[in-house]
Amino acid sequence: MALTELFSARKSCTTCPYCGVGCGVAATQESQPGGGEAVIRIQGDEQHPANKGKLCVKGSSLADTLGNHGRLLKPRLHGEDCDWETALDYAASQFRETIDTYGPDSVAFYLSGQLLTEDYYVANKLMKGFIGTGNVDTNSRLCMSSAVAAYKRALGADAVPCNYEDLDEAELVVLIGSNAAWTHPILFQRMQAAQAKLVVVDPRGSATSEMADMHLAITPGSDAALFNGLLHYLTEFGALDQGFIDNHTENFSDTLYAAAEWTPEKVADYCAVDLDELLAFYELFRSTEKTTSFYSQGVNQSSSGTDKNNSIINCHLATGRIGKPGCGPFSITGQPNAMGGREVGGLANMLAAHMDFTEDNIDRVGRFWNAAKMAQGPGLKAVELFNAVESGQIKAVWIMATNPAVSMPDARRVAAALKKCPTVIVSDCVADTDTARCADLLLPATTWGEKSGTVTNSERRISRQKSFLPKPGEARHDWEIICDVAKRLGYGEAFDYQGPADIFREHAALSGFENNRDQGRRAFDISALATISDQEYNFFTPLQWPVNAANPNGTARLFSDGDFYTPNGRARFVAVDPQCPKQETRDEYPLIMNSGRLRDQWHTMTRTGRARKLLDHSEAPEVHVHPQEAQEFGIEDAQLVRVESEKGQFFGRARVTASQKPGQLFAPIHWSDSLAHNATVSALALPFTDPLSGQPELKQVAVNIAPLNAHSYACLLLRTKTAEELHSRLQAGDKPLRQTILHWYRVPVEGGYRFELALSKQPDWQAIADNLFALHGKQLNRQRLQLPSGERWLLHSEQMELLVFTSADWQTLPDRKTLEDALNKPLPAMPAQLLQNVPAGAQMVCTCLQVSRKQIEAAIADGAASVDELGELLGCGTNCGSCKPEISALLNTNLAVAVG
Ligand SMILES: Nc1nc2c(c(=O)[nH]1)N[C@H]1C(S)=C(S)[C@@H](COP(=O)(O)OP(=O)(O)OC[C@H]3O[C@@H](n4cnc5c(=O)[nH]c(N)nc54)[C@H](O)[C@@H]3O)O[C@H]1N2
Ligand SMILES: Nc1nc2c(c(=O)[nH]1)N[C@H]1C(S)=C(S)[C@@H](COP(=O)(O)OP(=O)(O)OC[C@H]3O[C@@H](n4cnc5c(=O)[nH]c(N)nc54)[C@H](O)[C@@H]3O)O[C@H]1N2
Ligand code: SF4
Ligand SMILES: [Mo]
Repeated sequence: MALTELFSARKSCTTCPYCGVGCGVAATQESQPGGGEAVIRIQGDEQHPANKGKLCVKGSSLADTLGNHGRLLKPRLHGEDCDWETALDYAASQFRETIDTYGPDSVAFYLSGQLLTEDYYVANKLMKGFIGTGNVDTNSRLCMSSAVAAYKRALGADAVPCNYEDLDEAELVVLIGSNAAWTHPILFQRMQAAQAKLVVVDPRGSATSEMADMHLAITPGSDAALFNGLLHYLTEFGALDQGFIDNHTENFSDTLYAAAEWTPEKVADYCAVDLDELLAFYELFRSTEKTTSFYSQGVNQSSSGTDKNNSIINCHLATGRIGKPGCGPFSITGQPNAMGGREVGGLANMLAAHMDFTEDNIDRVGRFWNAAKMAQGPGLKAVELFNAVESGQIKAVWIMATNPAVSMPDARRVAAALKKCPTVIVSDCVADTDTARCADLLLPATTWGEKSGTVTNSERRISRQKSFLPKPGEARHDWEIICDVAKRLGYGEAFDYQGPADIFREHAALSGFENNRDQGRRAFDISALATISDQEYNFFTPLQWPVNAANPNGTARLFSDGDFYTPNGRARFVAVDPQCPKQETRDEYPLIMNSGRLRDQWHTMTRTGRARKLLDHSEAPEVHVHPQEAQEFGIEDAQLVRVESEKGQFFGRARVTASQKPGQLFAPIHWSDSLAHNATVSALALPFTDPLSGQPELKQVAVNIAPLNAHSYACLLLRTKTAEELHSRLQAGDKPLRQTILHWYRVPVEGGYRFELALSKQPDWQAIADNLFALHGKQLNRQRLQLPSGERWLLHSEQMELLVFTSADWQTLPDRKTLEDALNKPLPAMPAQLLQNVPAGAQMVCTCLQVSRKQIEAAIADGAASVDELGELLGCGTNCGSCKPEISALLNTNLAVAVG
C-alpha cells in the first residue's frame, strides 16, 4: 500500500494566538493509519509576511497546548454544570434586571486583546449601541492605552506609522522598555538578520540587552528625561529637519522650551547613566537617518506613560524620521489582537471604528447600527471599572478572555471586589483560573484552533485565524455567546449574524461610513473589504490597513506625505515634563519591583502552562536580585523569598544576578493562585494610573524582600485525580497542609502533576498520604527510604501512585524528568528501585531540542566558541532560535571565566 493511502493530511493557514508579531502558522492535521487520533503538526507559514515561515518556541509548541484536559466544556452556574439555555437566560435576565433597576451604567464588559475582532465588535456594539453605556474596557488598558493616547495626541489618530520592513531597513533600532528577544522573538530575529545597530534602554539586563551594541540601564521610570535630552541634543547639534517641522508639525517651540533644561549632564545624573555612554547614544541617533524606535511596556506601564511615548515621538518628528523606510516611532503591540480591539472601540474612551464620543460620532454610529440606545459618553477604564465593582456601582460584569484577578494592579482587591459583586460572568476556554473562581456563571468558549475570525498585528496587518478543530464539549464561539445574550435582551435583529464573515463585513462598512474630510477623516478605514464574499474571507490574504478605494491592496506605511489625522493635518509636538513613578521607595519599602515576561510562557499560563516542555526553561515563580541586595538581606541564590508591598505579598525563588541593578528586583508575571502559593506579582502593585490613558503603573512597585527559611523541600508526584484533590485542598487552605507547607507550585506532567513544596516542618507523609488516598479505595503498598539527605516515599498499586523526594537543600533534589518518567513506565520488579540512584537535575536552555545549560557549558569548556558552533555540535538554537541570546550569554560568561 502506498504511504499516501495510509496518511491523509489537511493543512490550514492561520495566525499564532500569542504575541502581536502575528506570525502565520500552517497547522496540518495528519490522520493516522487505522483511524488513530489525528496528529497536529505546526509550522511557520512561509507565505505570511510577518514571519515568512519562522516561529518562536511558543508558536512552534502550539500543538502541545491543545487537548481537552483542563478545558471548560459546559456552562457552570454557581458551581454546578448547567445547559446553555439556563446559562444564557441567566446572563440575560441578570443584565436586564440590573439595567432596569439601576440604569445602564450599573453593568460592564471587560474584554481582551486576545478576542478576535468579530467577537470584540459585537460585544462593543451590544454595550455601546444597545445597552447604552460606555462601560466596555479591555486588558489593553494595562498594555497599550498610553501608546494609543500618545499616537492620538501626536498624529491625530491611533495609527502606527511603521511596518516590519522598516526593521529590516533600519540602521539603528532603539529598543525602549522592550525585551523583544523574548517577547517579540521573530521581530528581534529580523532586526538581527538586518544587522542594524541595537541600543537597549532598560533598567535591567535582559536577553535583548545581552545582544545589543549598547545598553542604557536607566533609573526606572526616567525615560522621558532621556528623550527630552535627546531632543535638546538633536537641536544643539543640527539634526533638525526644519522643513518638516515648519510644514508638517506644530507646537515645536514650546516642546523645545520644555526640553531645554535637559542637558546631557542633567540627563546622565537623572537617569544614572554614564555621560560618555549617553553622548554616544545621542550621537548615534543624531547621525543615523534610518532610526526606528521600538517601544513597549517599559514605557507604557507607567503613571506618565503617555508623556513618555510622546517624548519618543517628538524626536522622530523633529528629525522628520517618520513615514520613511527604516524610520519611525514603532509602538509594538503585546497581544495578538490588541490592534483589532483598538479598531472596534474596545477601549472605554472610544466609541467604535476609531471614533470617539463626539456628538457627531454618537449620531453617526447610532444611525449606522440603527441603535436602540447609544452610550452618550466614555465609560470606566479598567482600574476605575473594578473600583466601581468594589463600590457597588457596577452590579453585573461580564469578563471575556482575560484574567483580571491575576493581571490587574492590586489584584487581590480586584478578586475580592468580584467575589462580592452580585453578577459576575466569565467566558473562558479554561475551567480553573483565579478569575473563574470569582464567577457566578462560567461560559465555555472555543479558543485557538477552534474559532474563526480576524486579528490585526503590530504593523496594522489583518490576518485570519481559522478553525481546524471541532468545538470541544459544549463550548461555543465568543461572538455566538454575545449574540445569543443580545437576542435575549431583545436586540435580535441587530445581532443576527450567520458567521464571523458577516460581522467582519459590517465592521469594514462602519470603518468607511461617512469617513471623509468633510465629515471627519479616520485613519482606520477598511471599507474596500465591506463587500468581500465568504469565499474571499476564507482565503483572505493578510493586508495592512487602510484598505479602501484609494489603497485597495492595503497600506504599508503611513504619513509618507506628511499629512496627519489632526484637524489641520499637522503632527503635534507635545511638551513633556518628566515625572517620577508614583510608587516611591521609602524605609519600609526600599526596593523597586519591576515585572515582565519569560521567554517560554504566555501571561497567566492557561495555555503555555499546559506544554510540559515550555516549563523547562523556568518552572517556578522567581525574583531576580542583585548580589549586593542578596548579601544585605541575607538571601542566597535559589532560596525562597517573600517580597512585600503596601498591598500584598509575593513568594518566589531568588535568582541572584548582576543583570539587576542594586535597589531593583524583577519578577516574571506568569504565576497565579491556580498554579502556586502567593505568586501573583500584580497583587503588589498600587493602582496608580496615567492621567490621560488610565494605564496603570505596573513596572515600578515599592517593596521589601526577606528570606523565607524552609525546614526542607519536597518534590511530589501524583496521578491526575489525586493531584487535583491535593490542589483543591491546598487552595482551600486545608489546615494540616497549611501548617506544614510554606510554599508550593505545581507542574503538569504526562499522567499527572508534580508539586514542588517548601516545608515549614517535618511532614508526616504517612498521614498526608492516608488522608489523600482515603477515598481511593485501593490497597496501596508503601516503600520508604531514609537517607542523610532526606526522606523518600513511594506508594503504589500495580502502578505508581505517589512519589516523594525530600531534601534540606532544594537544589540537591534529583532530576525531575527522571522522576516524572516513573508515572508512565511500568513499575520495576523491585518498586523500591524507584527511590534510588536518580541523577541531579539540569536546566534547559534550548527548549526545542532539549539542550541543557550543563551540556552547553561542557561544550564551551571543550572549545566551542560561537553560537553557531554550539548549534552544529548540540543542535541548540537551530530550530526557533529564541534561546540564542542565552547561549550567547553563556558563551560570554564561560569564555570570560576561561580567559580570566
Ligand atoms: N514570551 C512572551 N512574550 C510575550 C508575552 C508573554 O506573556 N510572554 N506577552 C505579550 C504582551 S501582552 C506584551 S504587552 C508584550 C510585552 O513586551 P515587553 O514590553 O518587551 O515585555 P516586558 O517583559 O513586560 O517588559 C519589557 C522590559 O521593560 C523593562 N522596564 C521596566 N521598567 C522600565 C523603565 O522604567 N524604563 C524602561 N525603558 N524599561 C523598563 C523591563 O525591565 C523589561 O525588560 O509581550 C508580548 N509577548
Ligand atoms: N505586574 C504586571 N502585571 C501585568 C503586566 C506586567 O507586565 N506586570 N502586563 C499586563 C499586560 S501588558 C497584559 S496584556 C495583561 C495580560 O493579562 P490577562 O489578559 O489577564 O492574562 P491571560 O492569561 O492572557 O488571560 C487570557 C484568558 O483568556 C482565556 N482565553 C484564551 N483564549 C480565549 C478565547 O478565545 N475566548 C475566551 N473567552 N477566553 C480565552 C485564557 O484561558 C485566559 O484565562 O497583564 C497585565 N498585567
Ligand atoms: S513571535 Fe512567537 S509568539 Fe509571537 S506571533 Fe510569532 S510565533 Fe507567535
Ligand atoms: Mo500586553
